[in-house]
Amino acid sequence: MKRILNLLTAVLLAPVSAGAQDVFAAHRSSWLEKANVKPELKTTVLKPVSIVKAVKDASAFQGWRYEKVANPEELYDKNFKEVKQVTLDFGRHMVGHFTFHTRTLTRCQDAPVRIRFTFGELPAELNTPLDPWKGTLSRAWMQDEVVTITQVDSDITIPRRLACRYVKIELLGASPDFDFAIDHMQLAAVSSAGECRTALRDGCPQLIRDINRIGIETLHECMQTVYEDGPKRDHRLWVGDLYLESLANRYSFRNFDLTKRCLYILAALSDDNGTVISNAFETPELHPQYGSICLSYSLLFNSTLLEYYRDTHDMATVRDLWEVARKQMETALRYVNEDGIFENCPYWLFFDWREGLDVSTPMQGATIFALEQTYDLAKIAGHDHEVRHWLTVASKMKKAAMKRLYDRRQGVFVSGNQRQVSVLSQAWMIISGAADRKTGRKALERALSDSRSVRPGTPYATHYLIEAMVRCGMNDEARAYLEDYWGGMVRKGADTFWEAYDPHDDFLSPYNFFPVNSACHAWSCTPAYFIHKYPGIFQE
Ligand code: RAM
Repeated sequence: MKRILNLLTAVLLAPVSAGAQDVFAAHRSSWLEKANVKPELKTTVLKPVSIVKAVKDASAFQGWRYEKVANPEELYDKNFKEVKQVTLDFGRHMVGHFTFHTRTLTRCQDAPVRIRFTFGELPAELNTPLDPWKGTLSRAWMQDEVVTITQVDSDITIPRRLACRYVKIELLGASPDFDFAIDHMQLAAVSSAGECRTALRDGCPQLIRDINRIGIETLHECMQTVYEDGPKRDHRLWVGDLYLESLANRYSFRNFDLTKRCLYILAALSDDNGTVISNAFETPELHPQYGSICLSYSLLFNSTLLEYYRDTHDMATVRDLWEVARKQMETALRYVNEDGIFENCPYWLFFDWREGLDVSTPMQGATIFALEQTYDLAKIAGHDHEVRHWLTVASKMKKAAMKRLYDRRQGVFVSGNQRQVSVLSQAWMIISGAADRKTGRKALERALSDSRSVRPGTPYATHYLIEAMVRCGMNDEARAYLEDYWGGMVRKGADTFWEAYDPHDDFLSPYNFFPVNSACHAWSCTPAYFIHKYPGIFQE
């Protein structure tokens, strides 16, 4: 519900640009041309590795687990009218197209066969009744497909692309007058990631190895023709996810052309005011989710471009896209008041899906961070003399944060009229440099130890918490938190890291119904970034 409201607010409150001039009119077609260079998808054909049975188990993640009962070959000669229902496990997470074959066993086909295939990333997703639907996102994201087979003895490929590890097959209708079997099941798995090009130090502990491997696997699955946010749902490019994926890509696949493509897509699809829109689709042709502006995400376009340059030294792209970066910054600065406080912004400001989080202090921090990052970009592009005043604004905003948002009595930063204390407010005050290391550390320690403070509810928000811990010298705490949080998902059986995770609530969902959560979500892949960037903290 919250997501729908956010999107609606963004659309309704967006300044009307009808009739206004398109600020990037002169550049769009050349940006689109570069955006249209698609990466090659590499295909791997995968087969099921076992037949499994679902076991209800209160100690398993979300209450369900699978147990192997037989090899898949045992199914292939059986009369499926007797089997009726079966679940197969492919042994790993996959993104791609599923094909199966049916074979007549006795007599001849005299009627269609109807079968339901349900694909799932997690055991509970396949064992929780979906209807009546309680989710706030579309019921159609769930991967259950009814197939009517008019011609047995043929191969059938399910049209939609799937993201799954398991497939449940249920017979819905068949003729009494002939028997058939289902055989030759396979999934043509796709990704544009390629080979991982990095390794961990010898002696790196097993838990860190597992976290790193699963983080990289998560990224692998999300690297398609764009960096997707999660291959089960959305099937599109989101700016905030892109930024984190590009950081993890540096320490894994090093596939920088994909980052470049995404930057050009976002630039080409920015609105008439030049504002980068929060997300974009590729089909039937590149287009944004019109009107969905999330300013905290728009600013991350700039950080992504900066990091892309640090990886590639591709000056041509920085020069080409510099004006887009400047535009995002200028848009954000419209909401910085005379006292140096970010306020009254009509746009969606996303930092986490945690219910009730006040985002004003995180946004103060994110704006300061963006000012400094975009200034670095200006230096690279040779435009720093034009935007030197940004540094003055950044320092004014830092002082304002200490004066107005820091509660000296409690030793923490507060956010909004209710003076909310959240872990994320402290994190963003540290990342922005508004809090010096000592003040920031004390504030973060207080917020973390106060049971009433608002905690991160997604790996997205947790990324910024770890970043803040490292920045203020909480190295041991950062390591422990990463091991506890992402390690918690490993212990609960994750093949890939999840969109939403709270160690104390397996059923947490931003969408009011956990089965629609994505279990392979881009923004969860960043342990790979931390582990490689700070080997002394995470690999010893
Ligand atoms: C989630 C998307 C994406 C995120 C946005 C804000 O629903 O899946 O990951 O960037 O919301």
